[in-house]
Amino acid sequence: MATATKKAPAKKAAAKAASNGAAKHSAASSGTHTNGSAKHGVAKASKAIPPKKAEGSFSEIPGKYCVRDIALADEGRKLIQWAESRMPVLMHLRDKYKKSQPLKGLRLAGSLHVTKETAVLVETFAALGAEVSWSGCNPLSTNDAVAAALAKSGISIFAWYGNHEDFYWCIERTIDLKPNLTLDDGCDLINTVHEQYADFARKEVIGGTEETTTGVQRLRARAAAGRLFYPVYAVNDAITKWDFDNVYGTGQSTLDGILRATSVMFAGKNFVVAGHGHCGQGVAKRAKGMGANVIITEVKATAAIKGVLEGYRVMTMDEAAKEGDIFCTATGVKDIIRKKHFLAMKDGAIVCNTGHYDAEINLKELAEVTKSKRTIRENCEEYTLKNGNKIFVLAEGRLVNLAAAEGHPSEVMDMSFSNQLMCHLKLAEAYKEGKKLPNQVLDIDPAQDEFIAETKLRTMGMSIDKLTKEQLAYINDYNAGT
Ligand code: RBV
Repeated sequence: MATATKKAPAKKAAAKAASNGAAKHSAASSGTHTNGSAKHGVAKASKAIPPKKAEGSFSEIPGKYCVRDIALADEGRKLIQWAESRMPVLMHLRDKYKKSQPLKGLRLAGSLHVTKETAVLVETFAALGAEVSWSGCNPLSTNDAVAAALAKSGISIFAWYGNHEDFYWCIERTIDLKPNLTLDDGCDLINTVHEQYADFARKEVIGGTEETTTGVQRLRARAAAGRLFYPVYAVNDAITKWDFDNVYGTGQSTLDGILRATSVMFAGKNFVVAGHGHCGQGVAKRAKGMGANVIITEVKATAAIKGVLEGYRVMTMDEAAKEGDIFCTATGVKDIIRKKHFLAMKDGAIVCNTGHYDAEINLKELAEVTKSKRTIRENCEEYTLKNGNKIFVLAEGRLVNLAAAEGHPSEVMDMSFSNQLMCHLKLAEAYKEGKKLPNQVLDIDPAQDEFIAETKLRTMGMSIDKLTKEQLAYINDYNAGT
């Protein structure tokens, strides 16, 4: 193993590892950092691999993995086993297909939060025969112990917590695998493949999947512009994904993130949720459950009415800025909270985001009205404004549920990631049968949703009723009336 050691200690990374209950950070050995060789470059687009820029120590085998510390592997393995025991549908699929090896001969590159749940998915792909290469999809969401466990078990992985400088470097290393399948959360991999390796994308990639709402928005925009070069399943839009992961997953993990970063009391607070889509609904529900007074801001009248009928107050962000104690953005849109809002906020307001990208809170504009800034605790920064007020920003405005907590619970990711797996099985099957799927954003087969929901229920020990023949006939009878 080659481990590169550079000067600055990676404080945040070590802290995150510690907060994950990981073993103490340790560099296994030291050596000169190299960046792999040109032979790993993708066919036509092969160019010199740019150097990794991050400082701190890494465990690295060029071309194979680059993680923070391979010594954390045992810690990560325990977390993965914990997740496995709470992801029965995905484990059922692993068992069902491991003998027939439906992904054998295929190479899959993924860019998705390196969490214990993602690890279960990655190892399922590998168990079904795929060669897998992985990177994170957010600078602050990698669990270093999990990344180490994956690297140790032979997965090609390039990811570490606090990866700001080398985010795209890591994605490019996964493209070195020359993937025929891509898996995205937020479209960064798809965008990189399309923009930098267009020829390769057109000719070599069979298809892909996209995990999240904003990623699917990007994909649809790409398809509308005629710039989508292979078919991509919109996993996010599966019922068994967005009705559960986006609502209950986001609701719980977002509050979890805010609590871990602040330990603030929710009861009695004015909790402003920007965006009342699926994710915002989850956050609002859970905040209300903890006794907060929920305020919704929206641009869509129907989503706003849903909020009103849930018993929330609805107002513009200009109004909400003056009232909120805690703000959480969940919109997928940029500049939701900007200079005039920061200036209108109460002293002590807490601001965070749970949307995929970090564009929802305009931190540049916050900096313009800030006198000084200091870190209060991990993932909590205090900004003292020129007007004397203090504003606390969590997790640098990045998705607070993954940066400050552990993302959604395993139980709900079980359904999301079963969808991921089943879509890749479909892509593989079509490919093996010589069927060409259209270069479009593909919908999820309702039968897939039904299968996943039924299996999930069964694993929870619950049964549902079946329509009788007479009931079926009744609902299909256009003449039935009063
Ligand atoms: N997400 N993954 C996790 N525990 O692995 N938690 C959340 C996890 C995904 C979720 O599906 C959402 O669509 C996406 O992260 C946002 O980037």
